[in-house]
Parts: sequence; C-alpha cells; structure tokens
Amino acid sequence: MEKDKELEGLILKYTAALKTLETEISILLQDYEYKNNYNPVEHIKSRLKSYDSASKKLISKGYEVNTTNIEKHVHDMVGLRIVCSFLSDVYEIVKIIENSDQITVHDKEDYITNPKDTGYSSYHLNVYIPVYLIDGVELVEAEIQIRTVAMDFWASLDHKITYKFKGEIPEEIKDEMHKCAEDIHALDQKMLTLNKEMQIIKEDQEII
Ligand code: 0O2
Repeated sequence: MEKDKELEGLILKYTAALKTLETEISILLQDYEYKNNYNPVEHIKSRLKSYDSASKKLISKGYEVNTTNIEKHVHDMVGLRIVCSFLSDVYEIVKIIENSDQITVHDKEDYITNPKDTGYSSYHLNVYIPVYLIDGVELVEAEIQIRTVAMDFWASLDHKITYKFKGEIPEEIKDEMHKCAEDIHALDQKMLTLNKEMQIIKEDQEII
C-alpha cells in the first residue's frame, strides 16, 4: 500500500515535470520562430516512461526495482524528442535550451559527432525541470533527444528492427543497419548543403 502511494507521488512529479517541459520548450521555440522568421521543428513527441519499461531498465543495470532506484538510475522517465529539419537546427535548438533559465542542462551527449556502435545518432540533453509542489520546489530529471527527421526515421525503424531484441543480432544485420545510418548521415549533410545553396539564391533574389 505504502509502495503504491510512493509510486503515485513519483508519477505525479514526473507528469508535472513533463507538462512544464512541454510548455517551456513550446514557448522557447515559438519565440525563436517569431524572432528569426524560421521554424526549425518538424515535430515534437513526449512521453512518460512506463513502470514496466523503467523496471526492465533497472533490472538490466543490475538494480532492485523500487521508486528510489527509479529516481536515481532511470534518467529518462520524462522524455521529450524534438525532431527538426536540418543538422544545423539540432545545434541551434541545443543552444536555445542551454540558454533557458527554467531548464538546467546537467549532462549532454552528442551522438551525432560520435554515433553509438549501432549507428544511432541524436543529441541528448539530460536536464532538470523545477516542479512547484505544496512543500516547495523539486528538480525533476528529464531527457531531451534532438535529431533530424532523417535520424528519426532510422531510430524509429531501428527501435522495431533490432533495438529491443533480446537475443543476439546477426552481424550482417548489425552491419546493414550501420550502413543505413551512414547513408542517413550523408543525406543529412546533402540536404544541409542544398538548403544553404538555396538560401544564397533566395537572398540574391531579394536584393534584386
Ligand atoms: P526507449 O524505449 O526509447 O525509451 P540512461 O537512459 O541514460 O540510463 P543510456 O543507455 O546510457 O541509459 O542512455 P542513452 O544511450 O544516452 O539513451 C538511451 C535512449 O536513447 C534510449 O532509451 C533510446 O531512446 C535511445 N537509443 C540509444 N541507443 C539507441 C539505438 O541504438 N537505437 C535506437 N533506436 N535508440 C537508441 P531507452 O530507454 O533504451 O529506450
């Protein structure tokens, strides 16, 4: 019974943190669009990790399943993914979040410059979000993943093809998935270059 109450309290905090994070990110991005006349975002997705999924993560890391360990060792109970258009947008969005007064970045992983062995590519920010409760403010951890649509395509399909697979994945399939990730990266670079070239053409047209 006491355990259920603890879990309920934890879920309440995570739900509040997710709402705060969604609101803050939305305000920052709207402000960015207003000031730059440009919207770098294709779409945003957010979720609370399920208790089952958190338990699996704890077990895989060798921890006992309880609320204390969820808070301590599962860093992505609150998760938000920003999917943007171009590679350069990823780094622009990272800057916007780092400059926010409400979101505190405490860790970051650039899996774009240093992709994971699988080929997974994305920029991860581990952040703290203030949640104002009756007894005061609590800082709740959240993970923000920032990636291009192309990276999102690869990651979403990889999630289905290999990521959650329990057994040993054949080397040929790992290699092929890795090659697909490299192709995706090359496409991202190409789209970025094409966009830059078109920007110059558009600016020249405006001058004339
Ligand atoms: P799900 O179902 O997407 O939530 P940590 O989360 O920090 O305790 P870790 O593994 O060090 O543990 O964190 P990492 O690697 O920085 O980020 C983990 C998340 O990144 C995963 O969450 C996935 O969302 C994503 N990810 C990492 N590697 C891969 C990959 O090879 N393929 C795909 N498709 N996604 C990946 P979860 O909780 O593992 O899964």
